[in-house]
Amino acid sequence: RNLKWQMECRSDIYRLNAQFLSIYESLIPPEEEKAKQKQLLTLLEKLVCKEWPEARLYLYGSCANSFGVSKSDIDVCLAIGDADINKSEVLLKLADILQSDNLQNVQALTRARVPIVKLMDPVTGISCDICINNLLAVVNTKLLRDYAGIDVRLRQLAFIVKHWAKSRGVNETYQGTLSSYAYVLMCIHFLQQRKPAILPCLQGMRATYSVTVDDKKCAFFDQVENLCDFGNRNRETIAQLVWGFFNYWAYGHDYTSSVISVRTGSVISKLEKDWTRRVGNDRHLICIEDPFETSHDLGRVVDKFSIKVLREEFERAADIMHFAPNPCVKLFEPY
Ligand code: 3AT
Ligand code: MG
Repeated sequence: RNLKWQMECRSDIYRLNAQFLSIYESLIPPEEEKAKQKQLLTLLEKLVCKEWPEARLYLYGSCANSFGVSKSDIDVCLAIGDADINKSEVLLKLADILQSDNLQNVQALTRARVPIVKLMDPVTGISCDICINNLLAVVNTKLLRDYAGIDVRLRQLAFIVKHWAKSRGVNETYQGTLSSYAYVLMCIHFLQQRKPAILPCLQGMRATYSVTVDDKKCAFFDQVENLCDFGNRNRETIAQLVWGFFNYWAYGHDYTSSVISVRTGSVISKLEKDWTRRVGNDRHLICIEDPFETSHDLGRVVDKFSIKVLREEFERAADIMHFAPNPCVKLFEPY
């Protein structure tokens, strides 16, 4: 089917590919952005260490998982060894410290699902969220970054998909659509499923990295520099993969009974997870298993209205990839 598409439906495949690659390249953050992030992190470390000498700061999320586009905010985790601390107290104290060092818009959100302090650094112009002891996010950030080191097509695909999701308004968890983290997992899973596979299943291989966080063992193969020819047998290009990705989520995925699982590198059944009915607010209308918190469905934010929006957007994108004369423009048109 892929070949047919390439040969018959889209004689402009080479042009299309070049266009997707240039969109990808335009989204990559320039080196000086990385330097500014480092500069801000160093300042924060200095301030935090005065109050909590044992504490450490970690970058997580898109500024550290290699799926960050230009001008993203940065996510920082303050790791304080002591598990019994009162997070609200620490956040309020932290907000105090930051405020008195001329950082701007400092705000402690102690009641959020993940409590954070927000701030803006006037020197670098970077906005930043700091959370406390959220080490699972630091570990899942490493997993994503390691996957990105195996085959460049993952980063290309995920940048295009994230850019599409933001343009089309379907990257808003508070409106019932999916987080960037969920989209990246969907991309990893999709590339694990290609035949031949473009990505392996790192959690299914001999563990070379292993940590226990909140009683959960997180273990996977992380010597990815040894895997850089893994995907070579598959010659699919970015345009084909973008098409395949949207086609899968529009017409291939079984929303009634399937769960996608990066942890196992396969599709598993809702029955096996006991995700067949609504429990509380979790409706399981599109199921994406978190690789470490396996009882956690990243699709749980999706409700009966937003699932319609999402599926219509996947279909729109697949149809554009198939028929539109200029997919690289049409795909990203604001909604
Ligand atoms: P943006 O570029 O900011 O859109 P991001 O990769 O920073 O993308 P998010 O802002 O969605 O992604 O999330 C920041 C990080 O927090 C990513 C991941 O390490 C962690 N995270 C987000 N949502 C979840 C979740 N539901 N479960 C576990 N970890 C999560
Ligand atoms: Mg972020």
